[in-house]
Amino acid sequence: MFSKKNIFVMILILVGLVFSVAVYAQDKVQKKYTEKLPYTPVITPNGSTMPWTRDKDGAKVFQITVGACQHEVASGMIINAWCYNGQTPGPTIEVVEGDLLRIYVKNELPEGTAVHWHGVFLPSGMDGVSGLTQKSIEPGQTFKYEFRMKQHGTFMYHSHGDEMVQMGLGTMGFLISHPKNPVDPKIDRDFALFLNEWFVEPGTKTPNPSIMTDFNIFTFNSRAFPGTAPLVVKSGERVRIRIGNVAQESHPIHLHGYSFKVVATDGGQIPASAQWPETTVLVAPGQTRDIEFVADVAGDWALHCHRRHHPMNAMGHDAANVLGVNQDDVKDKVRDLVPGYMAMGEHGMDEMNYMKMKGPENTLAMMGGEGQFGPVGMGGMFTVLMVRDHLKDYDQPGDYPHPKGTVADVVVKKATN
Ligand SMILES: [Cu+2]
Repeated sequence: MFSKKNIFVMILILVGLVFSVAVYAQDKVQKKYTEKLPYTPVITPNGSTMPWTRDKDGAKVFQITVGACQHEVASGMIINAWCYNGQTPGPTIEVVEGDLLRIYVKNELPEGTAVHWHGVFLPSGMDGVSGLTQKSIEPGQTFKYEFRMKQHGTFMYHSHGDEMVQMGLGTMGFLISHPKNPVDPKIDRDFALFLNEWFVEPGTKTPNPSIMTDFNIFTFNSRAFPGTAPLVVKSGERVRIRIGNVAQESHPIHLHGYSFKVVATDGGQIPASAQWPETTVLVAPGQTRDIEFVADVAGDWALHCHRRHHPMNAMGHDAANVLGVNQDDVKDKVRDLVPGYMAMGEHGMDEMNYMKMKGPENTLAMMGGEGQFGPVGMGGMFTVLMVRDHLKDYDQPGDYPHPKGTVADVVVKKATN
């Protein structure tokens, strides 16, 4: 029925077909791996996004090493921290709802640990609580976590074993899941800020994790102003700021110049009918809050914690209140006895500015940062939302060019009675 020649041609066609299908499939796989990201990537100011690879079964694979690192809080202050992949907060993990996650955690700490995926719906045995849901990851061991991401939103990962020490030294990071089907309105600039507070005895390098209430360093993404990167936005862009907190205190985060809506928590999206306008959002330990607004007014807008002590750096809380007391005679004498002694301000705290006083080694001035009009007089949990009408890129755009006549200025040079 078939000649030898026909059979040979058919075999050739069949081989060709199989080869084409294989090439097509490979192409598709390649395309999938190199596809353009189906979301606006999150920006972690002063931080980074965790790289990943794909396993053959399509799982997104992340590698985390937890261990000691040196971390710069701001220029002039480096601390001994415990970090994920050498950073605190750890690199932001970014996935899409529906992704299969395979996360390897290697422990290089001197004690056991586990990683909890905060807010994520997953099998109990993947929840990362030492002793309760898994064996502790002992020093030198590597564990594998694997779960499918069922939700979208802002979640966190952090130590769940000796939390006081491990989280107190910095083991925390964002786990952000983008919706599978894009949600309107589209976000143009998507930022993530982790809140934390620390106690570092002035003149030392290692945060004291046993401190319960009296902290002296307050940070966005483990950086204190003036070490915090600004959030740069072009006028008219829709902005989301994701704020996470696994620290000891709650922080009311306030944005100048705008009102925003809290659109989501780590529990899920908030229906539009349940959102109200705000200028400050309280983020308690164990919470995330996503805020959104359209940045339609150019300027330099402060973004900071509104607790009075939190936009401020290292201070001695035990000092006596000498506001209004002339200390000229005593402060040099005290400094002879206590090197680096910083007297509480006679006229307020502005004189503690880094311009005017040098503190102990490895200790930030209480306030720092230089604006176009002079010292900013802030520290700690403080950064700037820089909104500009024209931007070439998202690098620090420099001083805001205030339109003529829109800056408050002196009208009486000196009061006369
Ligand atoms: Cu605060």
